[in-house]
Amino acid sequence: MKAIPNPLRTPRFYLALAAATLAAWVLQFRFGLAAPPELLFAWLGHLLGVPWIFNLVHALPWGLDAYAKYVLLATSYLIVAGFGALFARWAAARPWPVRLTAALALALAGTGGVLLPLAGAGFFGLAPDNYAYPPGPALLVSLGLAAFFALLLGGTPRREATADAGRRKSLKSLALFAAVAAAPLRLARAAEDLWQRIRGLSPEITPTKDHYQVSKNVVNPKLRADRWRFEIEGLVQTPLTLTLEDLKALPAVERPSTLICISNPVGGKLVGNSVWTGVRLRDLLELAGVRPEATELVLRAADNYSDSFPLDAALYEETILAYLQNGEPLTSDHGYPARLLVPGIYGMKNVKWLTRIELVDQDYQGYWQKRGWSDRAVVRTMSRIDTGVATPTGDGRVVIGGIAFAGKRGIRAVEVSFDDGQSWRAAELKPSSSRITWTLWRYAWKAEPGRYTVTVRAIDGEGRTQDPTPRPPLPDGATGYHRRKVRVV
Ligand SMILES: Nc1nc2c(c(=O)[nH]1)N[C@H]1C(S)=C(S)[C@@H](COP(=O)(O)O)O[C@H]1N2
Ligand SMILES: [Mo]
Repeated sequence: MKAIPNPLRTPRFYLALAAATLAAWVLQFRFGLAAPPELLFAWLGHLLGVPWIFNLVHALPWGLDAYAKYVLLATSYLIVAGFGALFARWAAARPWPVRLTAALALALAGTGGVLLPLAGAGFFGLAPDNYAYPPGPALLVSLGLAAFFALLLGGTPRREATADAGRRKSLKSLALFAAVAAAPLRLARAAEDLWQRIRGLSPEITPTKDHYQVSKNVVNPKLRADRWRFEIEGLVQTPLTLTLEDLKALPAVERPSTLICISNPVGGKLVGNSVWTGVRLRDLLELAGVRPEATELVLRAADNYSDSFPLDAALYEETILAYLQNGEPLTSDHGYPARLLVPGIYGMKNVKWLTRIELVDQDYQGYWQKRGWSDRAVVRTMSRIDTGVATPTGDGRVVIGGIAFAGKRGIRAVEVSFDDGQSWRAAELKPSSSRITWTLWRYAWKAEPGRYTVTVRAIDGEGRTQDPTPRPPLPDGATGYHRRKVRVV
C-alpha cells in the first residue's frame, strides 16, 4: 500500500488555502460577494452581540483592540480553513472526481443549509427580507471556491519526503500564506478608513451626547429608579408590576436601532442611531399572557404622554424596553430609567419614561395623534447628504456621503444625481450591522474644483424608490429628495 502523506504537511494544502482565500477576497472586495468565512463572521458577530464584542475588544493585548473586527474575521477564516483541513485529510486518498463532487456538495450544503441561515438570510438565502447576501452569488462563490480547493488538494501522493523536510516546507508555506493574507486585510482597512475620513459623514453609531432629543416637555421628568414601577395590564392573564431591578434580572438583548422623528424635514437632523440594551417586549408580554382579544398596546409615560401601536409590532423580535443607550444607563432626556424601542415606526411611538402598557381591543389616539399626526406612523424611506465639502480620496477623486433609512424595510441601494434627477449613479453602501438601522453611503468621482448640486435618493429593501414628491412632515412624515450644494476644492 502506498503511504498517504498527511495533507497538513503538504505545501499544496496551504497553497490551495491561500488561493481560495485570495479568490474569496477578490470576489468580496471587488464585487461585494459574501464568501463563506464572511457569512460565518456575520453570524459570530450576531451570536456574540455588542457587549461581548466590547469585552473581547478590551481583553485583546498588544493594541489589537483597534483591530477587533479583523481578529474576529481572521478567526472565521481559521474556522473555515479548519474544515478545509478536515476535508483535505479525507480527500487526500480519493480520486479527484470523488473529491470534486464531495467538495461541491459540502459547499452547497454548508453555505446554503448552514451559513446563509446562520447569517440571517434564510435557507439558501431565501428569507424574504434577506437583501445583504444575494443567495445565487453566495452559493456560486462557495461552489467555485470548493472546486478550486478540491482540484488543488493532494493529487497523487508523491514519494515520501522525510518528516522533517515536510514540516519545514509546510512552515514555509504557512508563512507565505500569512504574508499573502495580510495584503488584502490592509486593503480592506484602507477601504474602511475612507469611511472614517469622509468629513461631515455621520458615524455609524451616534454617541449619546449627539443623539437628537425630542419631547413635548419644556422640562423633562427626572425619575428616581427606586420609585419607578413598570406595569402591564388590561387584556392580560396576569397583570405585571416590575421594578428596574426586576427588569435588569431578565434576559437582555442589545441592538443598534435608528430613531427618526416624524417631524424631521428632508435633510434634517432629527435622526440618530444608537445601540440599545433592554428586555424584549414580547418576553414581558409572554410573562403577562396576552388575551386573544387584544389588538393594540397603549403606552403611558411619567410626563403624561401616551401613544399606541398594534400588537404585532410589539411582538417583533427587535422591539425592546431599553435601559441602556450605548452601554450606559439612559440619560434623563432619553427616558431614564426605561424607554421603548420599536423598529419601523416614527420616534413618537418610542415612548420614554415609560410607566405602563395597557393591552386593549380598540384603536387609541395618543398625544400626537390628537394633534393631527399619523397613527400608523410607518417610517418613510429617506436619505440625506451629510457632506457640504467633498473629501479627497488620495487617488485623484473626491468623495461625499450620507445616510439612508427605511425603517424595517432596510436599504437596498442609494443613488446620487448631478443633473437634478435626470440621471442617477449608484452610491457605495457600507454594510450595515442590522436591517433596522440606517445605512451609510458614499460616492467618489473625479471632479474639477467648483460647486455641484447633488440630489440623493434611496431604494428600500422591497425595491421601492423613495417618494420624490415634496411634502411637509405633518401629518405622515416628510417626503421628497434631499438636494444640496457640495463644494470641491
Ligand atoms: N414620554 C414621552 N416619550 C416620548 C416623547 C415625549 O414627549 N414623551 N416624544 C417622542 C418623540 S416625538 C420622539 S421623536 C422620540 C425621541 O426620542 P429621543 O429623544 O431619545 O431621540 O421620543 C418619543 N417619546
Ligand atoms: Mo418625534
